Amino acid sequence: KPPVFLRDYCAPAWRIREIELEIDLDPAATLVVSRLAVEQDPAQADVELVLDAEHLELLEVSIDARVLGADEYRASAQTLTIPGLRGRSVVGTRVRIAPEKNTALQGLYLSGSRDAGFLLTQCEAEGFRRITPSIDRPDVLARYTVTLRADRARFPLLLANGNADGAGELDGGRHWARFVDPYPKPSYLFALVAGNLEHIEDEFVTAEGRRVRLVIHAETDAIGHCGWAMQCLKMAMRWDEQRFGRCYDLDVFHIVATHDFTMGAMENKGLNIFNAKYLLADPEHATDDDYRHVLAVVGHEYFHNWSGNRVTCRDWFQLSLKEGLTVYREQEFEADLASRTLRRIEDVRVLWRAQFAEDAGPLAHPVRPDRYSEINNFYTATVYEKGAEIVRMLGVVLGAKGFRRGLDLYFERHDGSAATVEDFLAALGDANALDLSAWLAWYAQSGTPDLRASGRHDAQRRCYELTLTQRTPRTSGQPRKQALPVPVAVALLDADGRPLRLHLDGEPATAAHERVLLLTSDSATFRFIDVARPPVASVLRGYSAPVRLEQAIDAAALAVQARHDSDGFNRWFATDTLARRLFAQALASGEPDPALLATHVRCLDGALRDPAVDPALAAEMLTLADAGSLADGLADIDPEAVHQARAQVERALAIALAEPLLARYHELSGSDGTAVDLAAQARRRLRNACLAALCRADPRHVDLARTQRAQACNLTDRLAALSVLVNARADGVDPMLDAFAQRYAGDALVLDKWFSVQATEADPRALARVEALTAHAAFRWTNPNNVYALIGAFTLRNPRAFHRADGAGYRFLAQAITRIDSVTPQVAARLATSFGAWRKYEPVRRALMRHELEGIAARNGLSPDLGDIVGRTLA
Ligand code: DPP
Ligand code: ZN
Repeated sequence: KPPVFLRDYCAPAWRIREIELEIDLDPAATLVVSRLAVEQDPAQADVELVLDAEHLELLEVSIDARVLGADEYRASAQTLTIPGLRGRSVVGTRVRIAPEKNTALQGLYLSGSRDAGFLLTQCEAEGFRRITPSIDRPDVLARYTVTLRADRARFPLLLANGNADGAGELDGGRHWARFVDPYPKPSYLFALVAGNLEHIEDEFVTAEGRRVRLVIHAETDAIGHCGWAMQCLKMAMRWDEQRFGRCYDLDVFHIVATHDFTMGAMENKGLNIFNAKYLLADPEHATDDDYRHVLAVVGHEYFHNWSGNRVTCRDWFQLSLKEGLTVYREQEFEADLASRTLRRIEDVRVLWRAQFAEDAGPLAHPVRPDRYSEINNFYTATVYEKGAEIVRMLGVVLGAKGFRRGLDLYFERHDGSAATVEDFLAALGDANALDLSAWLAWYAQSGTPDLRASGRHDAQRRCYELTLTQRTPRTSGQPRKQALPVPVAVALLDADGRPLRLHLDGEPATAAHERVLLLTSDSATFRFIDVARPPVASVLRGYSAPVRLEQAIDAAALAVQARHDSDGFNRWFATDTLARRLFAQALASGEPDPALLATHVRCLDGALRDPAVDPALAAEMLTLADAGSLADGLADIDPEAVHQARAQVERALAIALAEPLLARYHELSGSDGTAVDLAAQARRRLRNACLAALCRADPRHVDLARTQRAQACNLTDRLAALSVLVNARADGVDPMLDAFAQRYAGDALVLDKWFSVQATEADPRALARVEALTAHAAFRWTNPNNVYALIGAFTLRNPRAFHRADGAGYRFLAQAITRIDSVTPQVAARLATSFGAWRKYEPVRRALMRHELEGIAARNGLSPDLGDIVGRTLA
């Protein structure tokens, strides 16, 4: 596919005011009749009407009800062109599609079996053109009226976006249902569902007094696991009213669960479609993490109703306008309802592991890319996570009230239309009488800035000077970089960790103990006065900017933060920094420095013994960064050496902490059962972190895992124990794995976790297991969840085995990608990003990865999705 450039954007020459669809559903042959009320932009009177149309069997084209002859239109593999049309008309088409053959899972497809499965759609980004010819771009917004017809016995449930507008019987056992969506929407938000599903129902009354029917639909075996999602939906609706003043706007809100989905979930207007993985939860079948993910994703898709649907994107370059903002809203939702510190730590871990890596490799791109050839490949950590970080920074700079004012203005100004990043910044700025245009650079510039922070205390003058310096390294395609606005939240702590009052030179004194310094140039020095003794600088609190922080700070000062910092995130950040220093020493000299180790042990010991520390935070402090994140910034990576150094630090810490770990493990045992409240989740998290550490310190502790596995009464504990046993290669682990698979036979989501546990065993022999599991009855190459759980977990979360020195991991991945590409190109393309960092590895592995990439590139019939990733990775 040729690239599309942001700079070439043109407003649409034709718009569609109304779309009427009549769809006769059948898995083998579905007929789609459409009537598009099109209208030409008078200023572009010479531009032909070109409709997007792919994978369609075109049966008929008409204009204002007159059927056209074959010479009156042109059809290609991608488009349907109607020359000579002017002004306003109603363009009609009739096409046939075959949902049951649609394994790409874009457009209309079948979930589940041919005889019993249900039909559903996925249109973002460009799937609508696989259903009917249309102008399939987000700045063309139309009102939809949709009539569905299908066999009643096979498809009793018929759903499309919007409010129901009639239903009835037809001859031959068929029935129909009509839906009207009063809100103009872009085609990517279109959805329909038809099948035999069960549902649960509830009601929500909005702050504006609208009674909204809430319905969650799922297959029979899953409907009993939808209760938590319903609670989450109601919490999300209330939260968006209270925090951002946003109310729901239709009389009904549907959510449908499917096991066959390439994404996490999709925010179609009034008809969200969810990957079952992010919707179903009950104590026997879901882990604590699943519960939180359901909360977050239900929130995310619901919040899109405003940030995405009511105000959408002008073009796909602006994707982060809705995704970055909605991820931010989702993060704040979970932070307000669950644990702010835990969510922040998890987000930062993901940012470091996925986004920093992306930004440092050949697939680096700005949050607002300036070109793409396949938009599906831009649903990335950069667009989502870094995009959310930019919104967060704006929130930090504007303050909660200012940010809310800005967002209100944004929604008010752009309601019902398609906006840009410039519009967003203008609204936030105008509402606060600020010029925020400098922030555009965050959207336009790729790469992770390095931020250096160094402090100097002057005892005589009783002042402390903090110097902040930024530099963004060059990235693929962007050699020159500019300084960005970087908000740095700072506190100064005394030796006991108490925050000092901050008095910035030249400003009036305040009572504040924390403030945000805004670095807008390459370097700046901030002078605090009335500082009697050298303070400990707690910098970048809450991780106030997505930068690599390099801090001139000694271990003693980090220990003060780790033990006392009032900012939970920075407390963890300090322990993470200490652990990274230990890792670097182990990697360089084969051994961590004993004094530094002792310091870190004291910090962790304190966190373990202190009942005032949230157990979830203590668990995070005990959990070392993964190997990929630890290798960030290294060149010529030897993954085996990284693994060994990491394992050495883990082991040394676990041995030194054996006593408090064991004490805490026992103290936390047994009490929580199937409770899923936050406190119970936090205790389980710490207990399982203790278990994993203990088993690393001493193989005798594996018996604890055996007991826990046998006695567990929730999936979190059962799975944690199993994972420890697999990683320890404990005697009898194979029968235990079998027993687990038997217990959960038929539960695809739990079996996916069972695949992942085996795929992530940090041992080169894991590859053989993974290869064997591809033949397991519960594994289907056509199912994205299966592929990500087994193959994705192996390549992304098992660097030691994936990067085996013999290249067998690479060969396996290349074969898997080729196989999947002919079925679900998007999934193949995503898997291929596992090769993204190939240039960072030592020469032998580098050559092996390159060989596999070139092998894939040389194949005939590569999908555009995969071709794009492989091409850019090798470039
Ligand atoms: N469904 C994806 C999301 O919500 C893309 N919009 O992020
Ligand atoms: Zn989203």
